[in-house]
Amino acid sequence: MADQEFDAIIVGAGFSGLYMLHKLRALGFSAHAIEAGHDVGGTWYWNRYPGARCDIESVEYSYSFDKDLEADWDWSERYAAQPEILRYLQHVAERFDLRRDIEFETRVTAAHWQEDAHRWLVETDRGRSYSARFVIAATGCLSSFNRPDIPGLDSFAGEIYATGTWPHEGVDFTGKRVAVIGTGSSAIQSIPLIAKQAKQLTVFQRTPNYVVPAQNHALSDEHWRDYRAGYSGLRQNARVSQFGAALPLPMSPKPALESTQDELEEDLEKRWAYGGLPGFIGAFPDTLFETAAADLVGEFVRGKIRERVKDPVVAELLCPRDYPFASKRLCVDIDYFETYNRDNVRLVDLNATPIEAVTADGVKTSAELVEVDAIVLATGFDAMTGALTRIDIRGREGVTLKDKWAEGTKTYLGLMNRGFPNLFTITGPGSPSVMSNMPTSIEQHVDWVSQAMVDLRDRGASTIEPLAESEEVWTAHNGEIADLTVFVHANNWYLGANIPGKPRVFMPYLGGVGAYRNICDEVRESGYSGFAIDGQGRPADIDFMDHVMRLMPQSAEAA
Ligand code: FAD
Ligand code: N01
Repeated sequence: MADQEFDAIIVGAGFSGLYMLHKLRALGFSAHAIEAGHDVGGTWYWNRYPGARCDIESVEYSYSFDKDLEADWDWSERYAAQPEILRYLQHVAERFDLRRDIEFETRVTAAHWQEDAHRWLVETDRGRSYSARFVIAATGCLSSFNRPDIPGLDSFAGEIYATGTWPHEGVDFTGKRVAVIGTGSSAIQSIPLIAKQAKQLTVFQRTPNYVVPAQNHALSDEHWRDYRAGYSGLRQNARVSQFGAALPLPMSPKPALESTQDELEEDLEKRWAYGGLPGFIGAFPDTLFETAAADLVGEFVRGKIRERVKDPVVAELLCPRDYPFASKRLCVDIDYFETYNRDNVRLVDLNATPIEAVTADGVKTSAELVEVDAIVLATGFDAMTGALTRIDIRGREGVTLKDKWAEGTKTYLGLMNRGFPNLFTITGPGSPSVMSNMPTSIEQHVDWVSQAMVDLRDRGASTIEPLAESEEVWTAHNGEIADLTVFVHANNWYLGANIPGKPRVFMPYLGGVGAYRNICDEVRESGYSGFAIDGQGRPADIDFMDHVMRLMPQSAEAA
């Protein structure tokens, strides 16, 4: 027997969970959200490391669903820092009175489908349980921290910090010898600030990253006048775009491979001066599809690293070479490379001298023991699936989601799983998710899911779930697009390559945010083709690739 019944249980209170709760309440559903943290914010509640900030411009990395909210909130910087984004999400919770329906400091441990009742039984680590018709997993793509399995880590006598679960009170590294393990986005943001405080900083690098400058700046009244004048157009462009953000600089009309060196450099210098990730991801029509084209941009970025880092040996170690530009998540920096010019900063190349263990005194590589007082783990996440598979989710016949995904994720539209009726995943694997400006994708998912729930209610229906065939077709379509791109030529977390033993399947959907939105809309308009409603359904007769090709750069066709 459950302690309480709701129409919907929402797991998580970040960007996704907050909007989901607001939306369901407005539509007359009883909804209860459960959040492991003490407060709202998700990513921005947990990732409080120095330098944490978004790398999509804040005017776009924010909700668009409420015009008054949009009008009332002025971001102070082009890329807001973590405290400001957290304040924004707290403001959203207050403005829409969301906290009264959120249970904090509570982790959902299990969700079991009850076939007789057509309901989910949801259990928590506080011993309370809930019965709900729908479960919405708003658990986050990057919320399950990856603690590396380094021998001896627990024996370290100093302090260990993880970027993904940073102490709320902050950390003072003054006078300390600090090790940072990892050189992904979190490390690239935190290293410059840790270096300014620490007595000595040693960075342990396994794979160097492609990094472009943020060119962050304060937003003046003049900026705001411009944004306000064009805000709705900006949002609309984002919704139909490839990556969920309006491109600040248009894509070059010429493929990189057909451009002269001068044309290439002139274009890339413009993007460099403007800064930010979208301008580089969408620089040329062929760079995401042709390794040789990506290498042209890669060489430009390597040139910039050589200009920024004084010691040529260190500069070469910081130059990524073994994978195409942007095929691991492109990083955005503020003073990252210049930090290696400081006397108190040292880079250790783990390819030459791998970490063997952590001892009580520090980090031991095959060459030396680096004695430190504190270790910062900037080692990433069990992305996209980790937060879901850590919950004991059991669908029909007791099958667990973890077992279902044992050979790789398989979903329909990244929204639902066969055998798991009425369980929706916000930005689940198989949706654009991390391949997009996430609030754009989150809003689209929340709107679609809540509409599906309304449609079920209007029909008097009790369950929705994908047909097995739909998952096969959608997963194959996902793979087909990913295989056209450079993303499959890197060991990235999109493929699960950062987690030992994780099946190598490209998880986010690369067909583009605009095309994906059109596909989801057509699915609904066609009466939820590909889904079974109360056990009745028909295969999706939608040409997914046609949607993609209508919006993709021409070079995808060539690839
Ligand atoms: P989250 O914000 O991750 O929230 C999920 C919540 O679910 C968490 O609070 C977690 O505690 C809770 N939860 C999970 N499992 C359970 C459970 N079993 N029981 C109870 N609660 C649970 N994206 C961009 O588009 N642009 C950016 O610039 C950007 N910057 C980022 C910077 C950092 C440092 C990181 C880590 C990610 C960034 N992202 C960015 C991705 C970011 O995760 C998303 O943009 C967005 O915040 C996700 O919101 P969410 O609500 O879906 O998930
Ligand atoms: O994690 P990562 P992250 N020994 O996985 C290394 C978003 N985000 O937290 O590449 C030694 O990128 C690992 O090495 P390798 C964004 O989507 C955005 O930095 O696997 N090293 C890598 O260098 C991002 O992509 C922002 O060889 C080990 C690093 O740790 C995502 O979150 C800021 C190791 C992990 O990098 C994740 O970023 C922060 C080991 N055992 C995050 N294990 C913005 O700027 C791992 N590594 C908006």
